[in-house]
Amino acid sequence: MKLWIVTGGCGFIGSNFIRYMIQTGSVRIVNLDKLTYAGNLDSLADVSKHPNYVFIKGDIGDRALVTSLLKKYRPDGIINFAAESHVDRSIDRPDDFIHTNILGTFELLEAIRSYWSELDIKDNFRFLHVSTDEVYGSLGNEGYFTENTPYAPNSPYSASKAAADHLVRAYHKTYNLPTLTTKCSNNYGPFQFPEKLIPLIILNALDHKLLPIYGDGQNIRNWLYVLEHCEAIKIVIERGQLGETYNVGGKQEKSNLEVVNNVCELLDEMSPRVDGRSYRQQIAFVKDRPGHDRRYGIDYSKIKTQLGWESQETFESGLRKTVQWYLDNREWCQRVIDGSYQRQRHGLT
Ligand code: NAD
Ligand code: TDX
Repeated sequence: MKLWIVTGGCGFIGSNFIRYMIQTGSVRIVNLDKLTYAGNLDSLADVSKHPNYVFIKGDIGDRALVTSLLKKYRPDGIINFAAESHVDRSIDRPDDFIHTNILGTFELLEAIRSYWSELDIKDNFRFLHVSTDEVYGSLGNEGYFTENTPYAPNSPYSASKAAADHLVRAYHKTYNLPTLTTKCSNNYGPFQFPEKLIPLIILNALDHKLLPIYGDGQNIRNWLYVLEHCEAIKIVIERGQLGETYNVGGKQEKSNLEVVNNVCELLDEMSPRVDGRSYRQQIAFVKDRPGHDRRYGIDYSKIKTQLGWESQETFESGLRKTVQWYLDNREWCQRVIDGSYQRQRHGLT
């Protein structure tokens, strides 16, 4: 059976990916996660005792630790999800983004470079770096990001991801490291931290709080249900061509106002307010995000034609499943809201 090291596996996408892969029964997973505020052991409670799963608390920027894990587990692949991921936090305080997304990726690459150079049989090892369409910057009303679109990051977050992408590319070109990069659009689904738009709106609505929409609400994002991103990552690490980048995205572009209205409509149906009024009345237009990218639109024809992956989920069905998940998992939400999910990392619960 193959063994993969997954970094950042206690976050939103990483935890969904680990559950998805463990369920296939085809791979053993070692999850290396620093447990920042975004890392939540609750999100993997159901797989934590699985014989094919190991958790290691640690930093991708700790070269000695990563080297020791590589020597111990001799992985067939590494998937790097670990990152600081929230644009607003990067605007308030970019430091951690530079540290983890740039320096952390560099240390990880250096550890992998030494491991790989000493492997007798090199053909079976692959490193997949998970990146974002935000590195391409912002679009107007027309056009789409392709893999050849020039980099034009606009936030400290996207600039730090762009820097990491360049390092990964350089390690392939210079050292022939067997790398792959995916650039995905906005994910949504279960276990997303409620600082991101969709879970924030769901939980604020249920808590009778305002639903903040930045600027005029006409910024557009391309939305992909998280399990489809997981599926794409599995296909790329297994069958992608080394040194290549693959855009990954959904079929639906939505303005933020449309997204918030859609969430309100679903909640009105699935968990109506006691006064019978729509959750829409909680919407509040607030100050815009500085440097707010206007539109992301993704051309994913390369992964479709070369690897046969394409999104199947509609935004309507994916959003319904997501709202249902947050309604059904109030304890997970409550432990995030009151901070008790963080007690586990200190061994307190
Ligand atoms: P997240 O913030 O939910 O999770 C990040 C995880 O990484 C957390 O578990 C955190 O503890 C861990 N981590 C942070 N710094 C670390 C370090 N130095 N060492 C080890 N672990 C560390 O993020 P996410 O939304 O799951 O995103 C995962 C990856 O996918 C990121 O690289 C992000 O840039 C990328 N991405 C996200 C989206 C999206 O919509 N969420 C879209 C495209 C790409
Ligand atoms: O309260 C809010 N109100 C609002 O209008 C929040 C949190 C967001 N927004 C807007 C800003 C964006 O236009 O909604 C849109 C989505 O915002 P986020 O959920 O913060 O996502 P975004 O900035 O688009 O970035 C996300 O997708 C790409 C992830 O956080 C990144 O990690 C990923 O790379």
